[in-house]
Amino acid sequence: MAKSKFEYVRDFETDDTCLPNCWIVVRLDGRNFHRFAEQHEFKKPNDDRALHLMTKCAQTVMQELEDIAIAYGQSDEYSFVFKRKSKWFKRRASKFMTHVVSQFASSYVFYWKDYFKDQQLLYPPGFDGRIVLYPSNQNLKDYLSWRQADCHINNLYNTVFWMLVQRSGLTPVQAQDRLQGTLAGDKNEILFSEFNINYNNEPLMYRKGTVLIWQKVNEVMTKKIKLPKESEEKEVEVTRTRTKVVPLHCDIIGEQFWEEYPEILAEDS
Ligand code: DGT
Ligand code: MG
Ligand code: MG
Ligand code: MG
Ligand code: MG
Repeated sequence: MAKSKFEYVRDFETDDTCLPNCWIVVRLDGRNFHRFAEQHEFKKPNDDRALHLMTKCAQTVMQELEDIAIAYGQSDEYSFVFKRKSKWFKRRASKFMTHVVSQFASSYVFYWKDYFKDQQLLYPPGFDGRIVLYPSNQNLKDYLSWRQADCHINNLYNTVFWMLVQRSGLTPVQAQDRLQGTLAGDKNEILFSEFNINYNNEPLMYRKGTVLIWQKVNEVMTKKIKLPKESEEKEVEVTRTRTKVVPLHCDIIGEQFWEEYPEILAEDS
């Protein structure tokens, strides 16, 4: 086919192919969710509706897009890890990032009412995205550990902070001053001695965030079949094995998780 004289503009497109053999991580994060949470009256510090909606959107992303091995989410962020051997869209970074973020954002609006019921969505939320490549399994595990450690640090702080404000009547500034310079042990102690809360008994989803992995599940369903020698259709039970995206709220910093699910990092996966 003859080329038009305009074709040369294609040469201005830059190559953004991701390095081969690397884990491709896309992390998205809610834009100005401090305000979004206030406006939509999110429960402090953790709103189950908001966290479950985030996870629903992430499950949708994993099911709709190709080659995502694992995802991890907390607060207003989710990280998606694409398999190192993925050839999806010739490994073009912009394709990975934009497909993840747009699928997630449209899902957030689409599924909003399933989680927030009577709470109206007041304006269209946005999400930013970034892409990072990790060349080794250890780098990838350290990345995910970093996000889970962040979840823990923030959640411990926020749990004490909002107890001091909501239960002890401190102003946010007073609560902030009270927590200035405290270590994790000090925060645990405040929770225990002043509010009778054992931090380790707080919900796992708040403390560990949410891990999404693929798991084989057996589904039993009834099927109508027609036997050759009989005239009537018969209902029989059949078991089908399907792979589903399953949420877990477990530690991913230690080795135990990776030993339990070796297929996630498997070379040929
Ligand atoms: P950004 O990401 O720079 O556009 O700005 P933000 O405001 O999204 O900041 P970020 O992402 O560092 O922090 C997440 C915010 O989202 C933080 O202000 C608390 C809010 N948020 C997330 N999950 C919850 C929740 O379950 N409950 C409440 N009350 N707030 C939440
Ligand atoms: Mg931010
Ligand atoms: Mg944000
Ligand atoms: Mg955030
Ligand atoms: Mg197209």
